Amino acid sequence: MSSSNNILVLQHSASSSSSLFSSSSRAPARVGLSSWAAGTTNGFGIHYPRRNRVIAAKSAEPDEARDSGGGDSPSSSLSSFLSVLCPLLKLFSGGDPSGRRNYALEVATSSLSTLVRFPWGSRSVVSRETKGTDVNDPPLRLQLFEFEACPFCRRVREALTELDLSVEVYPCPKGSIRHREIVKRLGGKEQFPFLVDPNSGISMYESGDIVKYLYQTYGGGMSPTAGILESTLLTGWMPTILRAGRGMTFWEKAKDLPPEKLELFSLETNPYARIVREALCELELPYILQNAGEGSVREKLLIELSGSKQVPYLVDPNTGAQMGDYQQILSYLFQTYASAA
Ligand SMILES: N[C@@H](CCC(=O)N[C@@H](CS)C(=O)NCC(=O)O)C(=O)O
Repeated sequence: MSSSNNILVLQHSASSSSSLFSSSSRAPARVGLSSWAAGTTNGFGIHYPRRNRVIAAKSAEPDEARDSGGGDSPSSSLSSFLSVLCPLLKLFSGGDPSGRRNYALEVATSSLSTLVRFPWGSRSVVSRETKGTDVNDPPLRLQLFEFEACPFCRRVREALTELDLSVEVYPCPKGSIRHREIVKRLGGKEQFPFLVDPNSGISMYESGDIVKYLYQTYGGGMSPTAGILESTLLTGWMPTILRAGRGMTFWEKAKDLPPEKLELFSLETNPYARIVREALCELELPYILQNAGEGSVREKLLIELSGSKQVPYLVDPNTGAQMGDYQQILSYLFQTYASAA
């Protein structure tokens, strides 16, 4: 694969499944990218095509100042600077996520995080005309490898809420025992976020490029919301600090993977949903992120399911559990998917 491979084209066949794991084990097994055109196969059953076509990352918006670390603009320098600071985020490693919490403090810091990122990632910007009455999702679900505390991953999740897209999230906390390895094998390095779009066969690093790609491909060619890219450099890292590194580090008492992915109705800036996403990340539980921002067509589905359009709402097909209270969700997740501390 090329060294400038912000975008890697991984030729999937139309029959690719969207699941990256077998249903019964924690170890990665049959991968959704497994029925590609002839190529080599790695230890996860992922087939690498013989020739990867590399597309220039800036193709989506050639004239726009790039902020993803590849250009010469002031914003790209700042982005590179923030990347250099990223390893320091480890200092905020969060501590035991399953322990007793001060919920007033949790909600206060998460609400402040919402304030600093307002208004990005709170409402759907896809017009009803564009999306009709159906969800905006492509036939095969997008796959995002990320971790909750990462400022660059945050802006991708913000864009996903704005574009009213659902996505399979494969959390990659520091100390990850599973998903980071997949990213390294697919893209060549551990860098997050990493997006796989099985519909186009494109996989890419670089949050700025991912946001532009998503808007271009699933936003009817719209430009990203004003400020979403630039603001990351100013305030994108603040939730990481305010939340004291929650959603950054793998919780060593996490248990084996359940057979089915959990589903979370969420919207990026909701303070309660953030706390739940952090826990899913620390448990390295893959889940379907059903973004239900203000004006989302998914709100209707949520009302049918839960009786209200409030997020978070968790559905666990493994146990049949469904719940909307964030404290209850946290207890449920740590009781079900972690061994006792
Ligand atoms: N320019 C990249 C920067 C991405 C980046 O630096 N991500 C950090 C996390 S904040 C990372 O992947 N660090 C490596 C690690 O966590 O192991 C982007 O915009 O996506």
